[in-house]
Amino acid sequence: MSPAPLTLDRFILEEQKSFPGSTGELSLLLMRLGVAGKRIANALARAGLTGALGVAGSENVQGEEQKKLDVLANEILLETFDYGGLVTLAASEEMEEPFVYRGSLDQGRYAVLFDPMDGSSNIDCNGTLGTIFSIRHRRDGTVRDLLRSGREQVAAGYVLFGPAVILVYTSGEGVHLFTLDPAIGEFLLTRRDLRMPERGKGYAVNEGRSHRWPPAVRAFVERLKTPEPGSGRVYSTRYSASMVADVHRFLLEGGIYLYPGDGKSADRDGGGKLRVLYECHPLAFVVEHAGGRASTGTAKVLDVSPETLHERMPLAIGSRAEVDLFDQFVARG
Ligand code: P6P
Repeated sequence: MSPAPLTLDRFILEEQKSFPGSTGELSLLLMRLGVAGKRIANALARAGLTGALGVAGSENVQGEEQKKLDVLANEILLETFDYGGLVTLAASEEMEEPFVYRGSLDQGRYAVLFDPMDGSSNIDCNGTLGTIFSIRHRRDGTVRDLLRSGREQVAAGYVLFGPAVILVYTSGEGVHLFTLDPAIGEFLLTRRDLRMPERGKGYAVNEGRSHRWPPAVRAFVERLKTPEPGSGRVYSTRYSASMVADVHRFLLEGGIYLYPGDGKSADRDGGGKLRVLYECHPLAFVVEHAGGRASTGTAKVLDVSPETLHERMPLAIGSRAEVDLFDQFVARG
């Protein structure tokens, strides 16, 4: 008999054995994120048929226009943790304050943070986008539980909605990739212990905003576009308007994603667009556990403890060689 497929649930339960004394609650959370990913994938695939494309007529906390699927994906994720008493707090790009699960205040040991639809400008044009998630320990059950170092994350990952639906996560013991088999409705393990190439051949940045970048960042991007002496090697541009899609490409192929600060924002290191807690921290957690790096230019992303829930930071994330080079350019100024 052919071996049973290694489903997400089976993999998680088998991995759990290496955590003696584990309560199994984190395993349950990760399995539930798989279910949420399947529900969001279904809503995305059918959006054009169900009138779920387009804008919701509201704005998020950043003043960005919300798409209907931003709102729906957020609702699906909130529902996902609204039973079983596992989670006390949920925070999202789509909500000004954390959602408190009243029934779990005295028992929920975890807090979950998410960007429900990262790259939602790609929804109506059928582009690739994803849901980013981060799991932390609950402490006193307030927002203070969330304003902590990225290294305190218990697990992080994303669901990527492209030609295939995939789920990538790490709980600190390797980065693992699962591909949804629509025939059986299960995520199946397709890559175990992913390692990011030490060096890449692509870069992703919105060069239409280069007039806002600090000179050092402009110099770095020009360096990537300059043929290498001898080999003539240059990098290729690979910007999709969805950070999670670009970072996933570089996780497999090597390369660097940049969203520089404009040097003016009051946020850390001149701010930028990307949020620390539910975009930068979780992707940095995945990338670092796969051997890559994530930097603001002056600090490691995972070392940063934000002061506010929706704080932003400039971001350079990807292969060690390219992020190291970026930091060298920023250090030179
Ligand atoms: P711009 C999506 O809104 C996002 O947060 C990232 O996923 C993406 O890389 C970036 O913003 C796109 O922003 O300014 O290039 O449109």
